[in-house]
Amino acid sequence: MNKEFIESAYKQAKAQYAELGVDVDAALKQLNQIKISLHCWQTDDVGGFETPDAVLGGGGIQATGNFPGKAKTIDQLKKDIEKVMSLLPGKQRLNLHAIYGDFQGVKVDRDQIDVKHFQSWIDWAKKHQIGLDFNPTCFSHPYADDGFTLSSKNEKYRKFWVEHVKRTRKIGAEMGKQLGSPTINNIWVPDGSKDVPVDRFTHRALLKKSLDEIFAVEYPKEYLKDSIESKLFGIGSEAMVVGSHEFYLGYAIKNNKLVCLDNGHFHPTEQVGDKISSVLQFVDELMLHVTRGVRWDSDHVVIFNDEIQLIAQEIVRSNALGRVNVGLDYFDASLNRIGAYVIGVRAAQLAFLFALLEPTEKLKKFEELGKNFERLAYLELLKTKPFGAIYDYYCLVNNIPVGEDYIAEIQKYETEELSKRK
Ligand code: RNT
Ligand code: ZN
Repeated sequence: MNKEFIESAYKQAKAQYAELGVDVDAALKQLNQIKISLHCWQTDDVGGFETPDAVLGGGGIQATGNFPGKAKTIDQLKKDIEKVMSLLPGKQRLNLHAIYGDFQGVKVDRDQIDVKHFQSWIDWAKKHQIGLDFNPTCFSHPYADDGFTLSSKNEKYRKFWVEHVKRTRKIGAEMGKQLGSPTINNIWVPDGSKDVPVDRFTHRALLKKSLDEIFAVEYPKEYLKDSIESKLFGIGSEAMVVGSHEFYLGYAIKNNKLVCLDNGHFHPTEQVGDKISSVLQFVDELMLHVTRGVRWDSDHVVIFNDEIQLIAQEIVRSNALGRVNVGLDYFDASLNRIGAYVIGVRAAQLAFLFALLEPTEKLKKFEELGKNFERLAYLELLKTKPFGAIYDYYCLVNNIPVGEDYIAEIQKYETEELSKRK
């Protein structure tokens, strides 16, 4: 795109927002502070590097599609993430799963992982001046095959998973320490049952017991933050998920943990955007897994839809940008994975920009005065304001391909890199 054109469109857009009382430069400054945590698993369909041919298995999450170019090595994954970051304005973070360790071809079981397996990632993050987030991987493992991990009645399995998660906290704390930015270690377990269970209570008591054991070790908040992620149901856990929203919300409030809200994990008519201002009354911080469910928790590529707009608006309107940690969580193998990645992050950034360009105080005034027509009229008008021109300018000043220009970059990467991967 032509530089003069972008700049003049920006000027015009800025003037339009100024008329509404919106300070565009201030909005861009705030946008630039939002660090979206890039989920490493979009590059390889949640395979990881435990074995050369690791694939996602069990746990009710699925990647569908077989588009060429899946990352098969750490070097490929790093290259992919670097490509993604080169097409995004602002700074991001990287969100790793435990199965993405640098195991050097050695079989390291989950209860044996240690900092040394992630040191090369920490060094890489240092080089790129980004923070890392982390996750235990309680799926794709024989000890998860019967559907229960931290809430298993099989004490050998339960202990195994407790040890695994303990180790991820230790590794996460070291990441945060070395990188000077706290790592969020997010715990999600697939535990649940396909058919009607009769003993939900014991499984939930076991999950609570396991979490208590896991969190017995304390780490400084500057290094590590713990978050826990609920789910309503999954494939194979339709009748009950042990770690439900009530379960983790209760646990987080009582134990001062972060709640991770994944917008694919609720009933389709529920809105995560609506939950933010509730949960923030009771916990210090939130983690988000921004995703797009189509009819179910399908983890489609994030797009600029109503759901993501409401999430961003509610964070901005609650003045809670400093208390909500934004991460993405989707995996679509049916299209260029790197393109899918960039689309999703840009959509999330756009949603925040759109929210930041809202004359919130003005709208609140209407609301307080009972002027609901005026409130709705402005909300509708805002939808056609030129926020795209502001985003283009944001890309321009960050030396990032503007508008459709990133598509050609991805096509080039596909030809030169992805299509050559066997
Ligand atoms: C699964 C959860 C979880 C995973 C990742 C890979 O339903 O959303 O966050 O997607 O841990
Ligand atoms: Zn998630």
